[in-house]
Amino acid sequence: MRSFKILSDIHSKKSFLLLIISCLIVEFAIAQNPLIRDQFTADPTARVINGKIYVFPSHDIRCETTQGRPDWFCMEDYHVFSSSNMTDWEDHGMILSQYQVPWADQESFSMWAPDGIERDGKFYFYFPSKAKSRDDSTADPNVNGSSFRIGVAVADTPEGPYRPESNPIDHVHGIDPNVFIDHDGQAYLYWSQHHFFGAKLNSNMLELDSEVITLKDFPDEGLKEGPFVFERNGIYYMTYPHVANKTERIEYATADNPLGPFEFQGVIMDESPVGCWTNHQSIVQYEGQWFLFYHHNDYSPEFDKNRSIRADSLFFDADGKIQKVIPTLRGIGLTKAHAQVQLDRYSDTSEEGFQIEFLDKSNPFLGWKSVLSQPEAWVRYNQVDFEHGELNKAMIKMKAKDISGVLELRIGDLNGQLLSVLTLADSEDWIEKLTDLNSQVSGCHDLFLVFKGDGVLEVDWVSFN
Ligand code: FUB
Repeated sequence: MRSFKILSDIHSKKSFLLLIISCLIVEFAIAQNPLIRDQFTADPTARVINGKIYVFPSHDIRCETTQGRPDWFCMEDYHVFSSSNMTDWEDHGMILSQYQVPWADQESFSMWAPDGIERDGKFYFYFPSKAKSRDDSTADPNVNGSSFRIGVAVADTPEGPYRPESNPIDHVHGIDPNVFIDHDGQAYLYWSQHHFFGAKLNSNMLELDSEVITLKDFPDEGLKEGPFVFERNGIYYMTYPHVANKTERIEYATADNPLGPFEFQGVIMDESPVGCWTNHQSIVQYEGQWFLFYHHNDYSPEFDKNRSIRADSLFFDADGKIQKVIPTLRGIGLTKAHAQVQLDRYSDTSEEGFQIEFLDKSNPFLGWKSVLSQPEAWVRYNQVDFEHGELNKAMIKMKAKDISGVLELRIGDLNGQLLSVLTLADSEDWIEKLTDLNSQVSGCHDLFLVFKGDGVLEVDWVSFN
């Protein structure tokens, strides 16, 4: 858990500067991680469409023993989500399932990482699935290996309904499709199967318009998958998860042409020290800020095939190199002070005496609580937006055992302005304690909770009113 102790100092300073600016000019709050909190989601492809962010992820479920492959990915359909403020994500419901795809093996539960993209007012959703074993009439007889194929479904709006094509795309065998459309309008399809492959797409977006090219400039050792290509300032970035050591980390290479040759540049996100074997990324610019979307198994620490999508800010150096992204629970941006500020999605904590736990292990989607168990334990949650200074009370949802002492609410830094001091008393059940603020605060501030006492204090959230 400590390994997920958020933002390095350097990253923190940069984020802080950026967020100060966003606090002044942007009227929205941005999400905490994970982004979707009522179902498992993985392999997020984020796109800006009509001024909103759309995320096309895959959808992990827990299979019954009679379904799919035991203890493996179990994925039978896709949902699409959108947000205009990156806090509130709307689930537009199921957009495609394996039962609707004529060529898909409907017992395989293998609707893996997808991509969705707009072209000329139509929306194209690319997805892999295992094909029906004897229904593979379009297969290239020279290609052996996995029976994964890649199909397309088309819609008039990003939310669907999507109509799947009757057959998978000819000559495409593998997983993790990604489509990139260059400035000249040429679209490219990428996918993986041991190697990365790329080809031009016909302008109908449904079939290849060139030979398949094997992109050979990538490591041969260790699984690599999940290609995602984007362009910035004339540089074509190929990003991908790769097992360089034990689990997947996110790497990237660059080229001056969408089909390469690519040159390895570095690591965008290190492998997770805990929990999740896979990772899978997309990178998007929204309202001037770049974001990395990825996944982790937040809601399923014991089974890493049930994952959850996340987003964090991403920054470039002046020469176009991507700075490493440290995964955070806090996510990015602002949280309104009158919302329930979930301290368990912290930016930073004391070294000792702080941990997070599920509120109810039997239902992880209820979220987490903060547990402060040593004198001077503290937690910081960055960028709380107190708006125009009309708030004069704080409500804290808490539980306390063998407790004595006080809880301080501060802003700025650990010894910053004292907003309130709450005298603590035992409570076996969750209670909502109201406390007066010493002064009214406006604008954006980092919020600190500092435990000056003994015993065990559990906090679900803090809200200002
Ligand atoms: O979600 C199933 C597979 O796991 C994806 O296709 C890979 O990229 C990995 O994330």
